[in-house]
Amino acid sequence: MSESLVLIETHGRVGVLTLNRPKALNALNNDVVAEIAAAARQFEADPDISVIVLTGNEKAFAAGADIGAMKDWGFSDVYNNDYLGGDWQYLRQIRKPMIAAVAGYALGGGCELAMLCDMIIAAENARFGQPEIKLGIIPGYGGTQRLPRAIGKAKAMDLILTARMINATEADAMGLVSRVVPTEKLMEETMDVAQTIASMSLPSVMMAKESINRAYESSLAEGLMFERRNFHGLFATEDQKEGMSAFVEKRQPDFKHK
Ligand code: DAK
Repeated sequence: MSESLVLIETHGRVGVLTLNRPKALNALNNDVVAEIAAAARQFEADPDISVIVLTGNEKAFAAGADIGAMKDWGFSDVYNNDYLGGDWQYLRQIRKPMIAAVAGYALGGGCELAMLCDMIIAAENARFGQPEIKLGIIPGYGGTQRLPRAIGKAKAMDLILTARMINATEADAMGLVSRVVPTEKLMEETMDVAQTIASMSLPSVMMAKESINRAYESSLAEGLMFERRNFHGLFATEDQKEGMSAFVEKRQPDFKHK
């Protein structure tokens, strides 16, 4: 049997997915993305999981879509078959927070996969870039849309038009990543962040994610209304009663994720 392209683990309420195509620097193909989506689907449905962490290895998070697989394709191959399409769309719809823990290369589709997550935690050796232009294509999984939203038009134009790679410090300064951590501590620090989020009430975590994402999809007035409705809705949860009672009683809350 061939080895899984994505390794699956759980640590408490955190599900960890590790891309496992090290010889190809975790290059993405239909099978890899299908395995990520299938595992994410399981975590999304599992009431005992609150947070999903996606990572690679020390050399590469993912160096992009598999160039060898794509090189001879024509328009109808990518369009008719919706190459990497359906599963990628599914990942965008996941309601639980996803954290990308990035060491090494996150290029092309790899950078887009990291940006599709809700937070990027970067190891000091991380390298980000959208080098598709050197291959005669452009980013196709959200790079031209998410990168300017993350770092602004000027920087996004620079990276996408010149194919320049940036290091973790630059990515941090540009606002692409949430934190930069020592490379050897990437998973330890990421798991700390993930466990912290997982210790919160899941409905409020999911509504916070949903509300923040709304900021990118709506006007300010609509976004504020969306936030207000979610805020009101959380007063219907047991966890809101527990969280506020615990504060008043000077104890830790015992959330039931309801
Ligand atoms: N695809 C396939 N194989 C790759 C790969 C990739 N993207 N990146 C690396 N590899 C393979 C190399 O071919 C090599 O394999 P062997 O020769 O050992 O068999 C192995 O990984 C190690 O790579 P290197 O020998 O090149 O390692 P170096 O340390 O020297 O260089 C590097 C590392 C990351 C700088 C270099 O490998 C590199 O430039 N890689 C390509 C990066 C890149 O151009 N990425 C963008 C790919 S295009 C779509 C939407 C989106 C996309 C596609 C479709 N649709 C809507 C349909 C996305 C497109 C992309 O991501």
